[in-house]
Amino acid sequence: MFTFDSMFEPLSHIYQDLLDAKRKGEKKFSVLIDPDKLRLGRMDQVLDLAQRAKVDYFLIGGSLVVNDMLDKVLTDIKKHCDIPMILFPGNSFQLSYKADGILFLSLISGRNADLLIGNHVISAPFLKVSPLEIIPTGYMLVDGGIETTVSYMSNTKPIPADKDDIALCTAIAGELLGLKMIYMDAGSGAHNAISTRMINTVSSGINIPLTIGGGISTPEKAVENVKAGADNIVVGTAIEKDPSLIIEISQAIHEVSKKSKEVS
Ligand code: 1GP
Repeated sequence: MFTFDSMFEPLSHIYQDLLDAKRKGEKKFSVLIDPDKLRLGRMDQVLDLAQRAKVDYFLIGGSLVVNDMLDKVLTDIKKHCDIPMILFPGNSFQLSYKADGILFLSLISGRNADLLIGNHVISAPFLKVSPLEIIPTGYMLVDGGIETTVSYMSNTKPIPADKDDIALCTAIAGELLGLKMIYMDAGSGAHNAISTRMINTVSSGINIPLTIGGGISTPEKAVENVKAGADNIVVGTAIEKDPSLIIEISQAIHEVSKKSKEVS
């Protein structure tokens, strides 16, 4: 019989950091890098800005990433800065030991068995012996006004944008199943970001960290979302178009953390 003894203790403490931040009312900002979409000429600029802006995490992934680009992007980031790199895999091939952690995603808004458990079985032997910090995450797609790549690729329907009760019950179910974080996503390039009402409803019903992404393109929207209860904001498309937004959005999110500290 095969044995899969874990060889490494994960070096990073990303999840503990998220929990500590949640307890203190500090908000986190993650920049999504899709290795296929980011023009490599822009990579250095994005990394410089992210470092200056004290971005908390890089999420690395996309729905259609090819592996050699993934390793190259991770190596480039590591050379440049020490912002933790978290894999956000679109499928079970997007795995690399070069990252610090991985969102072990279960697509709990959908009813596609492969994305609830099937792909996890395939990647389990790799992850069990990997040095990656594994963050079991309930991933919930919410309708963002257009069919997104992830909705098409996953063959699942997103939660309707106005069905806050479905979102809430799905998130609670994820928490009760033992998932450690909820990631509500309107999908990359969504026309409509998730409503603050839905964020507020979901964040009030769970105790685990809540990550929000999809269609966020301004500092104002990011601030609305963290004030509504998001613990971690993910931005990708807007930054690919205009990397200077990294500074503005990061400052705005971290400012909310400072203010909530002053109040407490
Ligand atoms: C997508 O939540 C992320 O999975 C980020 O979305 O690219 O629209 O910022 P955007």
